[in-house]
Amino acid sequence: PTLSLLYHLKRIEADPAAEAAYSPSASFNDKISVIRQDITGLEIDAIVNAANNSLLGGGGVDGAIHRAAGPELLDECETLDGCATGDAKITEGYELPAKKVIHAVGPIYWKTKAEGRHAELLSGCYRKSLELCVENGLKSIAFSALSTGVYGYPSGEASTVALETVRKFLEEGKGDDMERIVFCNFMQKDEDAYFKNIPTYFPPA
Ligand code: AR6
Repeated sequence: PTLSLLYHLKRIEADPAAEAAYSPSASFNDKISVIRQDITGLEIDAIVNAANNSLLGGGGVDGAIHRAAGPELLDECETLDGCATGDAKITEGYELPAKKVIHAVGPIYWKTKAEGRHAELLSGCYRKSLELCVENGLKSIAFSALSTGVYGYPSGEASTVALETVRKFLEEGKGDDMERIVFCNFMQKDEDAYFKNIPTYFPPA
């Protein structure tokens, strides 16, 4: 599976009930894709892993990425000294078709919601990942649905945080060199959440 399989916002109808919080922008919309597939198969500059503070692997998408990348990925992760929640670090992609892996540590929903920090921490993951792309000259990125698995972040809320963070990054002119930003879902519920919320943040132009 390559980028040719992506489908684009042009095919998404506006939801008349959704409030137009952001003005339509064809150039922003052209950068955004929503797909549903195994992220380890994507031929792209960077994929974003839903990692934990140790960066030493785990289950879910983290396990799938480490299996597909091969043992050298763990070797490099061992040199990184972990990662804070809401932050991200970059490695090579090794045996993956993706050039780089960005390891983002999303918040555990129930724990961080109690402190009112859940959205800010999740947003930090998306922003830092985009910044790493810009710093490293990477033009395409695919995000897994960070925190929506074992970390328990509800899909709808998580998708609005992701979409808003990406939209703001583009509004700030920081993503001008980015050519493609992909939301790569695995579960139907996560893809549904994106299709429901996209027209608010990326209305049809
Ligand atoms: N490709 C794309 N998305 C996937 C794949 C895949 N191959 N496999 C699962 N997902 P999770 P979290 C989706 O639980 O909630 C790990 O043990 C999945 O459907 O992987 O951030 C880490 O080491 C869900 O939507 O990550 C941490 O300890 C999304 O990936 C902890 O889990 C994220 O689900 C992180 O929890």
